[in-house]
Amino acid sequence: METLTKTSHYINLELENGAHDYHPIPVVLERGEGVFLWDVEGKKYFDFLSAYSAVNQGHCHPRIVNALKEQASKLTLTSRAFHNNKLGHYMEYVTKYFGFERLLPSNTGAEAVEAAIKITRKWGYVKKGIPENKAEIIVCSQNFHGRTSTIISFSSDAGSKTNFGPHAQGFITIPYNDIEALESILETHPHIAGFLVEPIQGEAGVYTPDVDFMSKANALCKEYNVLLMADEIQTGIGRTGSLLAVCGNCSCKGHCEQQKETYTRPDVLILGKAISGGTYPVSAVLCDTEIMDVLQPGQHGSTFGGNPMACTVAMEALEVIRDEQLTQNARKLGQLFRSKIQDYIDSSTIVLKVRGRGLLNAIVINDTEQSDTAWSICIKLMENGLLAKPTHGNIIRFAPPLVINESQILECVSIITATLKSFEPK
Ligand code: IF1
Repeated sequence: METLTKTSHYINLELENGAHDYHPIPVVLERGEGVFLWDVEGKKYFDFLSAYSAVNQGHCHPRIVNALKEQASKLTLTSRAFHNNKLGHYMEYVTKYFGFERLLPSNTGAEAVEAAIKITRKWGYVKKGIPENKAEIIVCSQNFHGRTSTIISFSSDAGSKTNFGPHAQGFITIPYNDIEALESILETHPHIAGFLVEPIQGEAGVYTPDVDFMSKANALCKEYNVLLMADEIQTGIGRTGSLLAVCGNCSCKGHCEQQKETYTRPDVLILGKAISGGTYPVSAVLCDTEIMDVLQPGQHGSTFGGNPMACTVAMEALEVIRDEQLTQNARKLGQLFRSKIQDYIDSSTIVLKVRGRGLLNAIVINDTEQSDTAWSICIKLMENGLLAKPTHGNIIRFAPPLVINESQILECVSIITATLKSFEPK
């Protein structure tokens, strides 16, 4: 087959046979290793999206793949109708790893967010005494927590929710990073059960809030007996240079075993994506016993939740984060990346700013959200051997696997700045 038609052949198969729910960058990938991806033409790329921060440990990490292969040849799925020899060990390992007492296993991020909403509402009724069906959860504008019918009900993105109604009730929206708005709602609404928030808003364009936003939100939640629900599906597992972004800038060397003055411990922690290193769908809700025990047998569950494959892969993936000090690497190389990009921005017309924490960063292009400049830049980046994708219109997210090294990050800065240069006004 002619090389040029290979890519179009695979793309056309999707167009002719699939739902058109995405507009991907026109590249067809067939192999990944570490920070690299190869397409069906044999072209090699730096991956600067990491499957939206699911591949923090690098593509096809040998330890995680071997764990997956070994378990796959023994036992893949029992359902929770029976026990298996991996789930209890996994629950103990992950709860200790993040410093919580209980874990509810699930598969996708949205599924974990839905479970967290159920647990929080039920805690509101059973423990806080909110009248039946009156529980409310505060969310932030520009949130992204998944695509299920409940979750899009509280999205502020029209494209995600229009014509998918009727929408779920019981959600109150405040501006992101607005402590006064949070306090005002808590003062005037007695039936609040929880505050669901991303410590950094990824999809919105990598919005990093004030450094004390989460700790202040936590203090208000404690004052008003409301559960702080941290969605760390994209920001967790070392991505932002802390094990959890909700830790803020604590100096805990990337692992929150000990409480630090800036460490904010949420009541409900929601994880997904990189908890499995991108090799298998794994997500989880963590909280302490007095919250998790509102769930009684038969009140929640899923066919694949807590399966032996998920447990085995996730334990290995989390061990890799620790053994290879990937959190610390993200913090160090993220600072280098932002500093080098800022040097470029200082003399750029088309790039307004760079923002982020650890290796979750984004640049804002000096154009409207409706323009296709960011898209065109990403197409040019692809031609130059680096894969990234715009979030909203004029914002490009840069999130390589956390295994990237200093020389690779500097090479990628060169690719990015050379590409941006070609878009500067002559
Ligand atoms: C898509 C976005 C990122 C998430 C947070 C829950 C979920 C996600 C903070 C749900 C998932 C993914 C979904 C994917 C693209 C990607 C994404 F652009 F959609 F918003 F990363 F920013 N909470 N994010 O980021 O987890 O059910 O997908 O496992 O839907 O296009 P999921």
